[in-house]
Amino acid sequence: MEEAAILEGLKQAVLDYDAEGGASLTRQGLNQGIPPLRLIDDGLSRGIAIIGEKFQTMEIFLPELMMAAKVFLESMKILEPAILALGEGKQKRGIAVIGTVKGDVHSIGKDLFGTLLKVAGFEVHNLGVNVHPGKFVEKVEETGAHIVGLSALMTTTMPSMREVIEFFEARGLREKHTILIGGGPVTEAYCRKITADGYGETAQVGVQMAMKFVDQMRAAGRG
Ligand code: B12
Repeated sequence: MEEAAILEGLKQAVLDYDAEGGASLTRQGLNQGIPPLRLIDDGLSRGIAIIGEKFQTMEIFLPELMMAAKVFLESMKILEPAILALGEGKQKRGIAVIGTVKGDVHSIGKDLFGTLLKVAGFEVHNLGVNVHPGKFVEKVEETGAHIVGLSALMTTTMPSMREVIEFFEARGLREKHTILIGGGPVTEAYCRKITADGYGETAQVGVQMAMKFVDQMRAAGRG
């Protein structure tokens, strides 16, 4: 099958709520040597973006939103080992704690960020979704993490990111750790407003930033 047909098929599988079809196309794409991130960015993500729009305009409702997410998640189960294989043999670069902030259960983008951090050589502690601010502080103190990655997919949960920063400030830990933020509604301007250290529009950009910050921390003797 042509690459373009596979990518289009993946988009369509999300729109058709066809998890089995999506999984089978994902396997086929990988077997044909299509890079896993291309299957995500140019296939599955195009479908889920349209689903988001349809949900907003009330053309579809929560059950459909959940079915579409399932297609994405099932394909990610197949893609994740393929993505991780890209990082095999990398030397350890640093430690990261990631999670989706309080009130928010969206996990797909955050988990992709975690997987790509692993590929880059990070030890990743993924706290999951709906994470209380105190949990981030706890895990960072326990692991000595350099990087904290916060994800929020809703305008209503973005303020939870600021809360996490306040928790770090209150414990006198803010200067010691790099806090990166990301997720659909998040912007560079919001990053500055809440005094986070960086905003990654995509997981890939976030990983580049994490690598840069760890190098800078090492150079400054804080690694
Ligand atoms: C799939 C989905 C769901 C699934 C999530 C399944 C899961 N396990 O994640 C389910 C069905 C559970 C769901 C539930 C809800 N959802 Co929803 N959902 C979506 C949808 C369609 C796609 C999100 C997604 O996974 N995209 C694919 C991934 C790959 O993209 P991404 O998350 O943006 O991540 C990329 C970058 O942002 C970045 N990134 C993400 N996090 C981070 C973190 C860091 C540190 C970095 C550097 C980068 C980074 O990396 C990724 C790739 O590069 C969006 C629409 C949209 N346009 O976002 C709505 C959307 C986010 N949902 C929405 C809503 C309203 C809800 C519900 C409240 C619905 C309801 N009535 O119950 C609930 C939320 C419940 C809660 N408390 O959280 C709204 C939010 C509106 C708002 N207020 O801002 C949206 C925008 C849909 C819409 N247009 O109305 N949802």
